[in-house]
Amino acid sequence: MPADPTHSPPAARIPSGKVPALGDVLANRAFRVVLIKPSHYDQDGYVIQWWRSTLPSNSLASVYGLIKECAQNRVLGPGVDIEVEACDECNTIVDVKGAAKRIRAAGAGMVGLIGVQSNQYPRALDLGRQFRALGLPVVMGGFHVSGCIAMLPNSPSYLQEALDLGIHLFAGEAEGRMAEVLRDVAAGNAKPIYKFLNDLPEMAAAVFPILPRNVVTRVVGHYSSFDAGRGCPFQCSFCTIINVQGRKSRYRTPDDVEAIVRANAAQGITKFFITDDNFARNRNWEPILDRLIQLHEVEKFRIRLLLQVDTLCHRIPNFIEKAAHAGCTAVFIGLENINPESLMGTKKRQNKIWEYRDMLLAWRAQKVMTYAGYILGFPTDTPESIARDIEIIKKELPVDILEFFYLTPLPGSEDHKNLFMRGVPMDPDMNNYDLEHACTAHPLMSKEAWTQVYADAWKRYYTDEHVETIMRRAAVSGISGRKIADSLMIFSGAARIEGVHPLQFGFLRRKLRKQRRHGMPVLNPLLFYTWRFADFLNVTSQWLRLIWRYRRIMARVKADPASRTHFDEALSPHTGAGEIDHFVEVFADKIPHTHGAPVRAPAAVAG
Ligand code: B12
Ligand code: SF4
Repeated sequence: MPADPTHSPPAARIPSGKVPALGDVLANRAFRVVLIKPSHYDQDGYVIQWWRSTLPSNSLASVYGLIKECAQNRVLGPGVDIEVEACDECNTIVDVKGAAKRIRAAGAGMVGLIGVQSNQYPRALDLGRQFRALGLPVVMGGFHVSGCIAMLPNSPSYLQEALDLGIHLFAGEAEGRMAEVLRDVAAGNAKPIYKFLNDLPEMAAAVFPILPRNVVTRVVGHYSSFDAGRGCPFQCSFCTIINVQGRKSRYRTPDDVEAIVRANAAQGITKFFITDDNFARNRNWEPILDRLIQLHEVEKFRIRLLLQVDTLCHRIPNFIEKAAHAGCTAVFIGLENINPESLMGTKKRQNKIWEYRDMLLAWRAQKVMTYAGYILGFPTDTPESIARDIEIIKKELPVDILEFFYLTPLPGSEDHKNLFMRGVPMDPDMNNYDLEHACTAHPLMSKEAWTQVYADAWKRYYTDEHVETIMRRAAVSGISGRKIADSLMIFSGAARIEGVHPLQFGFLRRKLRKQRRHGMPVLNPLLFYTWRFADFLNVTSQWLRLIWRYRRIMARVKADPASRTHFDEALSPHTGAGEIDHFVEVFADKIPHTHGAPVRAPAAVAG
């Protein structure tokens, strides 16, 4: 770490030799802020980017909103216009020279690397390196910086490369702090590290996330985003969120949420991903949903919502019903595992496996699609136990989409800190911390076995037979056939065909010859384009085959009158007190004696 954190290393200044005095040089000129949400690299070292991405970046929207507010308040002086542009590298090719030119044309400015996750840190460094070489100030924020600084002693060792390049780091949340950063950068004396981790801003009346329409329309379905709150009360050991955003629920007001909807609707955007990690624990969920219901059902805004919730949300009276009335059509649920031993091992005590089916059926009753996250690689997992558990889920749980992740010690999590402090080896390449790689050793599986388990999990869940069952369950529950077919296609194909997780998926992959990871060779054009052409044909033909197969399955389901009365074990509700699912019996001896846990009949305990 630099000795004096209040002084910029020389490289952080515009290397013209002259540090402009704020006010003098900026007077009557503009200050241009270029915001880039970096993507990350695939296994060949090419940036993962698409013609259209499938999910919006809320970090980008948050920071854009904050810079806009600074512009309105003319925080650099009455004569200085603050201009801002934003791009998400997942759906936009970053033109480094063009951006530098626009900053120079404005007279001054900076580049912001936004919401940088650990897996995006190497790509963010490569972008920062190019902008620094052109002499521009660069500031980087997001969970990698915040998580490392929050949890690790001497954390800047993880961040040293950025500091060596003269990139300024921002840890914590930027609401109420952005003006300070802009003023410092404009004056040429920005700090190497801004730390605001111990002082979390209130969210009531906080500036809200927003992006211009031309950025939002690069996301399929024109989804935008906002966070209605931050913080989660639970303590999962693999989670970084609680260590950065805290465990106390901080939330926006219904008035602010209404203002967000109206501001977006004014530019024709009414679909939102509400990015609260756990909206069910947002203590203001009810007034917020009531306001959204008013906008949706009374004022007829065509609102569509994606939410993230926990597995106990069905116990909150009216939560699921109100979410559906407000326009929720899909939820992401942190199911994580069905083995209580694994859940307890990571302090995910709130997941009660005997309630999973009731919870999933409650969403289904409201015609809301469920996406459940499932983590592979808990300490007691083996290839056999994982295979068994996926088969159980297919048969007994009415979940629509299952998505798989490696248990990963993400920088910023308790798991990472513990391994770091004990000196346990972890993958030094941050690009791999995307929950799609084994980043540390597993007690029972070799790296190869674990990798195979991950690949097999997608195949095992998305068999044509099970895809048909999911379509039949959707048909009988009144869930949109088109939506279910599209989601099944993406989630079954992204990892297997494109080699990327569905959460990073988009339409029409772009690979630029020259946008290769720093240190990897840029191939000669003949070699590159021959390889790329073959790669494109291979991937496209696999997608076409998948689409054709799923269309045929869907046509069969639609044509079959039995679909309208389809019933199976997963759809059967619990009828009497004490009735438990077969899989709960399988794990009965692992269920801790907590309040509400099923009482074990020793005879029922199976192996
Ligand atoms: C929405 C979301 C997504 C969205 C959109 C991405 C985005 N960042 O908006 C999608 C679905 C695409 C996504 C995907 C993934 N995500 Co995600 N995601 C989130 C989530 C839930 C919310 C992000 C958000 O909007 N936060 C609110 C904003 C306001 O906070 P913020 O991003 O920290 O930004 C603030 C400050 O950091 C600061 N700041 C940020 N940038 C800058 C820049 C400058 C210049 C300045 C001054 C300040 C500044 O100001 C902002 C306002 O206060 C977070 C968890 C969370 N609570 O943040 C996880 C999270 C960021 N995701 C995470 C991960 C791991 C992933 C995935 C890799 C894995 C996965 N499969 O889930 C994928 C793949 C990503 C990829 N490579 O494309 C991790 C990252 C942890 C880490 N150490 O890297 C998080 C923390 C969740 C977790 N599991 O712990 N994600
Ligand atoms: S429930 Fe989700 S957000 Fe809350 S601590 Fe667990 S992983 Fe983190």
